[in-house]
Amino acid sequence: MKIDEKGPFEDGANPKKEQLGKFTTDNNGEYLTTDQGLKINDDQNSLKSGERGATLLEDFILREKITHFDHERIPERIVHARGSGAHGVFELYKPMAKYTKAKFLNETSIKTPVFARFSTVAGSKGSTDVARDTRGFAVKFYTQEGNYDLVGNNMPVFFIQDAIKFPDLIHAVKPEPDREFPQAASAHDTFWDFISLMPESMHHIFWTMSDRALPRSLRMMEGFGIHTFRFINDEGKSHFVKFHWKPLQGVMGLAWDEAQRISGKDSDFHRKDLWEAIDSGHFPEWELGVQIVPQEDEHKFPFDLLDPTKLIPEEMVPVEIIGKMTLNRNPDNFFAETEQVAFHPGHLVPGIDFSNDPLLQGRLFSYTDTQISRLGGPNFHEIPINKSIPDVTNNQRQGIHRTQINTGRVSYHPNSLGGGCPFQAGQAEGGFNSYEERIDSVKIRKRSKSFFDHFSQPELFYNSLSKHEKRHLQNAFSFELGKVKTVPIRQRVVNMLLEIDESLAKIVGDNLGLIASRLPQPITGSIPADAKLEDYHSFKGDLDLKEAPSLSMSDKLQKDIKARKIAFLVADGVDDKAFTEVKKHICELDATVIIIAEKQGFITTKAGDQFPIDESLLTAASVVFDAVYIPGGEGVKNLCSNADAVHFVAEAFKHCKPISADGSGIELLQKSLNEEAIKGEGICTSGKLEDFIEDIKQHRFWSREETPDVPA
Ligand code: HDD
Repeated sequence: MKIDEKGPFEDGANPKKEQLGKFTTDNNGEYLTTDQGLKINDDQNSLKSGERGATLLEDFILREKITHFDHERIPERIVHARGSGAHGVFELYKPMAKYTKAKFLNETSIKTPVFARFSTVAGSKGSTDVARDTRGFAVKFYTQEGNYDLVGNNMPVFFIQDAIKFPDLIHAVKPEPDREFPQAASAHDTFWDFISLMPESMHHIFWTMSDRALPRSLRMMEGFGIHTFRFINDEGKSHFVKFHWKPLQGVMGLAWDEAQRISGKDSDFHRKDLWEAIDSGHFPEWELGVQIVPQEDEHKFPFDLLDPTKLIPEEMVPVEIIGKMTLNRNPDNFFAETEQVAFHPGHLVPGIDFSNDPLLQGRLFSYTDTQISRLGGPNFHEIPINKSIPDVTNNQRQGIHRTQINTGRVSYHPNSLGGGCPFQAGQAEGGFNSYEERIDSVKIRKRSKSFFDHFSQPELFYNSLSKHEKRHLQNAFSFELGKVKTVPIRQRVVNMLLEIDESLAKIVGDNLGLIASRLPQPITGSIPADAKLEDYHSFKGDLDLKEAPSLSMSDKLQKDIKARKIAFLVADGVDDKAFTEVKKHICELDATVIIIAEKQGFITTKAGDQFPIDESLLTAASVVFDAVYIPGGEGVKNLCSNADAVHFVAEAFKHCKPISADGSGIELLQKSLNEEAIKGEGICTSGKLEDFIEDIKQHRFWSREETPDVPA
């Protein structure tokens, strides 16, 4: 597609959708054909010598079908193999010309098509969605100046400071190489062995031990570009920039026990949730925010802007909201789109550039390199989901899976035979110029001293968490280290916690039967090689900030109940008014009601109306719902004697979910919970629907964890 002056993205046009449309087929009403377009008249029987005879080698239809099948798999991503994607659009709220010349960040009339992919990091393609893990948050902007990829995570910092350690980190967290377990889990010896020897990983570890690692939904997590990038404006002036995605669905998490159970009951929990939300028109939205730091302020922070294990607290540099991404279309085909999409932090447009963050610099090599083996050659940019909107016009011609047909005899530059085409583009024509940065340096394999404060930011993070978030983090450390078999590894981590928060080290230590003690000597690499032992703590920077509320999830609740899933536990003879009114109201608020009864089929209300049952107690599990409602009715007594129904309610309570019961529905509550529990927060027996709705907005009543547990 040729790009005109203003770009093709205005007035609701979606050039990416049009482009994909050219490669999309629909079998509806068509005859079955071979890969060569030949119509097939029998797809049930292979060609044989006689009805009972051996199959003939000649059967080209059989051979073609089986050959294709035999080669249907491609290597999964080395990391982030498990993912879910969706199409959408990015709309700019305000021009950012002061900072960047990127066109899609300058004209508010432009609607930029996007494709987003969310992923877990450690697990294989078929692993559970709800492992404790960092989530990938990658967005491809199909801009009029070419593809721009923002390849981030749902946590604002990273485990390591230098890309050279990435293979080690991933080898440590992946299933152990001799036994190939555990799958999609960091709770094992090799991971914590590595971590215990890498103090720089502590900040990210605090994030992964927090509820951020257990998102309620992919729609309900923040995204971060992590590295410091640069914005470059028309005058060539540079500002440092950090990118943030803020979900309008709120930021909410699961309970760890719940997440583990979901892995058994519905390991596609997140993928399904994203698909269903988009399918039902509840399009998830994120606002894009930027933290901008003038070039001259680079050294004004008590940490290094180039260090990817550090964030800039929003309390120090506010996030300026500049636009919104809406995901509004599910892929037509998972393999063609979500599996074959190839992101790369080096896919840039003029106006955005890199910083010298050594992790980012290493990433710039890795992403193209990995696609070559994953997608089978250097032409992966021609796969429809990866194609840029502007035509690709260069001198590349060959390689495996080349589909573009370039005309003419000239495939080099400079040339006279081709009239000098394709031309190099100057600044005025939108040519990309790398930011010219003055560097006077020696070639050296070393880290800057400004990278050695490993503990003040995890301390700030921990101090900023609410009471229940702190408790979850303590439990997460205790769980993960509890799964570690080698005691000295546990001890090293507990000792390291002491450098961050004494009470945390004590709690985790107690749970593991260990006493935290000061590290006898710094771990190799954790301080500069020429530093003295007594200098160990001198690298702790002074943040001048004791707490940063922006780091906590606790005040980031969704403002409404859109796309939440509410379980209705019902039986025949249900009270019509309670059942239909609550159902109607909840549906009007765009939440989903799932009717659950003892068996599949229909339920008949007291007045004789019939409603289809969505799930029976044999298949339904409380862990995949946000709240439970039990309307009254004569059938409640049957539910009271059904162990699955009683467990359903008790389990929802255990995971701190809102529960409401009307009329005789309260009997099921009494059967499942003790008296004290029923009187507690988040249990609604008032019959007031607005109370229940408020409870659903609240999402969880974590204070319940402090009361004696329910055996669910
Ligand atoms: Fe990476 C995939 C995010 C560091 C090497 N990475 C990948 C994906 C995300 C990230 C979201 C999945 C993209 C998709 O959905 O296809 N990676 C990050 C972030 C990092 C990071 C936020 C640190 C701030 N990554 C990182 C380093 C290296 C890599 C330091 C190597 C030196 N990452 C890769 C890779 C992957 C990848 C091996 C695997 C599949 C792919 O690229 O396309 O090249």
